[in-house]
Amino acid sequence: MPNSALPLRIEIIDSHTAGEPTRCVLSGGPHLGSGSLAERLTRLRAEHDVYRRAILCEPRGSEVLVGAWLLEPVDPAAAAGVIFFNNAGYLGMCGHGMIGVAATLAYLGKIGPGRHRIETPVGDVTITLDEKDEVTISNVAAYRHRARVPVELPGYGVVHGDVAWGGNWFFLIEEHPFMLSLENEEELMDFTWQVRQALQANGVTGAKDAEIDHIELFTAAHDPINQSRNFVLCPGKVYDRSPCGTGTSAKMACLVADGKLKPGELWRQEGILGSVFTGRVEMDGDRILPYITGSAYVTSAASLIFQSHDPFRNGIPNHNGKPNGKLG
Ligand code: PYC
Repeated sequence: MPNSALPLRIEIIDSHTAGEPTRCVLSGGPHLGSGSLAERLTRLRAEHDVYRRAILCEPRGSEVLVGAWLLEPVDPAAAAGVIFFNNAGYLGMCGHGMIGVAATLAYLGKIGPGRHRIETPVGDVTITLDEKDEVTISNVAAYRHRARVPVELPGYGVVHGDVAWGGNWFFLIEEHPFMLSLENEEELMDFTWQVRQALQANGVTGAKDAEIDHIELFTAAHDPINQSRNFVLCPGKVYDRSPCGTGTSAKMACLVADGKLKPGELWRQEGILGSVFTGRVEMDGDRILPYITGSAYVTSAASLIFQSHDPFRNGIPNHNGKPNGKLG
């Protein structure tokens, strides 16, 4: 099916969560039907992918942005449906993005303090907004799929990591030679990108052959009040400025599997900017249910304009070897 034509104007609200930006799309999108969020994602990806690039990529956006398409939920009792997308494709869930969605819905006056259900393509998520505008998301169930998987990296030798699901697939590495600080951004990007390529080359996947498209490195926290610091490579060859909600969920699933985190214990995950998400898990039988708390701030409300004679109205495709819509 060919991509649909863009409208002239799309309304958006931008926010950031612990430094990582989210662009909520409010109106102006194609009709995706009234099916489940998973069905609507399939249609968006197959028939209307031009929207993703036009909204997020240059010249209207930047490769760091994560998009959150706000849709009518299937169940009218839910506050909204959402499909997350980025410069490379679509995300099952997005923790920082969901906190940004909560802040945006609150800014618009659509939700107030309390619990609200949001539908996503990978299941329902509950957001709880408190009086101080802090948001707690109850994420989809997380689990460790494989422990200490070896991968050979040219120049580094064998690196071990756990494969875990936290709403996206992660390869989590504890043993590596890096300080997790912004001065090392280039080396961190280079190393994690090599890991990602090695996983692909060696057929290391998540469940049902799912591609592992997030790589997460850990060290001791810089601030001793926190339990850990991370660096997360996202699918489109950019790094998460926040501590990554789905990555923190995957991390907590590994800690539970290793007997290092008990239900209800707090896990303060510091990201590469030093910003923090507070996590904890609850158990439902064998299922690990992660909770992530953080704050987001609205930064702009705007209309994106797509003039018919603009040669870049569909966005500038990714460059420098960055994936461009083949993933997700
Ligand atoms: O917070 O889950 C997250 C996330 C995924 C990719 C970027 N942020």
